[in-house]
Amino acid sequence: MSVSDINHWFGITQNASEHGGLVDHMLGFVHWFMLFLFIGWSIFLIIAFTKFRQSKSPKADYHGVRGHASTHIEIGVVIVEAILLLGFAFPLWSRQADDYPTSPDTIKMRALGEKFLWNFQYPGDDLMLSSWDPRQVSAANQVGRDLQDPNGKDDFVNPGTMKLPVNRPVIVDVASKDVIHNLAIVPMRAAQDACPGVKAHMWFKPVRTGTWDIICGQLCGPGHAQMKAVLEVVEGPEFDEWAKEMSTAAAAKSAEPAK
Ligand SMILES: [Cu+2]
Repeated sequence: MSVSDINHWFGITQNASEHGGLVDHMLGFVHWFMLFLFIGWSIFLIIAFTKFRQSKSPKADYHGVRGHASTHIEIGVVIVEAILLLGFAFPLWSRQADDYPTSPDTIKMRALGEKFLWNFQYPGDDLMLSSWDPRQVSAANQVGRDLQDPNGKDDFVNPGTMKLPVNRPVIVDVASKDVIHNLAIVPMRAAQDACPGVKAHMWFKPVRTGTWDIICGQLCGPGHAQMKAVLEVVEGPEFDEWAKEMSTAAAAKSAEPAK
């Protein structure tokens, strides 16, 4: 860590996603700017308290400020904030909102929030997710997938753990079974509200292997603080082997005659 890494002073989790560096760059810029403004305002307050203390100015001056310095400083602050929004925030947001990955190795999966856990559905060997309806959730069907949809025959659900391969983009459909949650994956610098009745999407690309917590970013009830899942980013072959095994087991189960 270098002294200039102001984000680290605030204890921000290390970034592990491809686009996260840009988010951190912007955050760092904002933090330095806030520090600069804080120091500026503090100096102003000290000057105002000393210069305009009652013993020194017993009579009010009805003309007030005559110089233009404060106007120039305010314009400077507005320009910096405009650069932040137009130069950093909007382009970054537009890329995450509009440029979804289309490469064939993209992982498409789902996260369904419920009080108080996350269920993850994977597409299985055919790489096709079944259609789903969170209203169809039952004890035997944790994400409410359409049991008639042939694409879902080899889909599998992994509650509590989001396992992903490194260096492959991931698109996650996010929804909720009950109240508003938020799938907050801090090391991926990505978060998406999970609202009942809405199928939302988010994407990111892990570029580092490791294990982190996924948390719920919306206060959703008494179990909110424990609403954690695990993000496990592993090497590609390890993921493929795991996904194959889970998918084969799911396909075998779907092929069983219904009881
Ligand atoms: Cu929640």
